[in-house]
Amino acid sequence: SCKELGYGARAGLSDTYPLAARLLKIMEDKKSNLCVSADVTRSEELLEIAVTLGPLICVLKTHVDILQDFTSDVASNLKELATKHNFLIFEDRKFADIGNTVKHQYEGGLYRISSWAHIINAHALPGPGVLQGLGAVGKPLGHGCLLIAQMSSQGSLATGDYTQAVVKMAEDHSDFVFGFISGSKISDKPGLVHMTPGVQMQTGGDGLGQQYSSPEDVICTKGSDIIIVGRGILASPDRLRAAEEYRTAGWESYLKRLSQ
Ligand code: 6AU
Repeated sequence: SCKELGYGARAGLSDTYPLAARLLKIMEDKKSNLCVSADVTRSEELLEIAVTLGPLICVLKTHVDILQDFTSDVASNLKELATKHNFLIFEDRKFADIGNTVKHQYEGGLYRISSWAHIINAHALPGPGVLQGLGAVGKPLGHGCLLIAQMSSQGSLATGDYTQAVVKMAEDHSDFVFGFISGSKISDKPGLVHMTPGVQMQTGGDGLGQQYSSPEDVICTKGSDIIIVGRGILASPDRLRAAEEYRTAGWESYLKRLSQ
């Protein structure tokens, strides 16, 4: 069997989208395939997470619309911290409308997402128009989009033929889409990055449909690239220590996969 390429080697491939290359390089340099999902409602706490956990992560994921006190200063502070600690910012907006609407939602409104987020995600449900709208804003800025191909929630409809159609849409739009939200590796293209939510050391659920898998299962068995961890870290009394545990678990699972 072919030896699998590591994150660093994938970053160096000529057809890897520049933002994906930057992300894969960060992962290799920081020995981190951990994305922290900073799902908090106060900006001060969001920035505190970026300050404390910034050195341990490759990506900081936000839900900017759950903040009760967002201002444009929060976005500029976040951007500075991303540069200082070398991570990318991923606004988990899950765009899912016609091209013209998502273009405005991405660029404008109160949040002006395209001015500070390197990464966004979108549902493929509307068809390629959603990517035309988002790409019109994001491509000139060098940003990238993840397509949601599978979901971690119980009873998700994003399975089977739908998932396969999303893979095809991603591969057909490699000038803006650089990967997936998925539970496992679903494309063999080494330039595409797979990010998986629903990760905790303790498997189980949250009572609202979320379902958890372990870092080892996600990275080593399922072949995904990045673990997305929210409450597994946020609910810990020592977030720094918890994040370091997840970083180590994610990285060791990656090394184990490479050695197989
Ligand atoms: O670790 P948790 O359960 O506290 O948080 C998981 C995070 C949340 C969700 O909005 C998000 O991951 N998420 C997504 C994403 C990232 O697109 C997709 C999905 O299928 N499941 C999921 O939990 O911020």
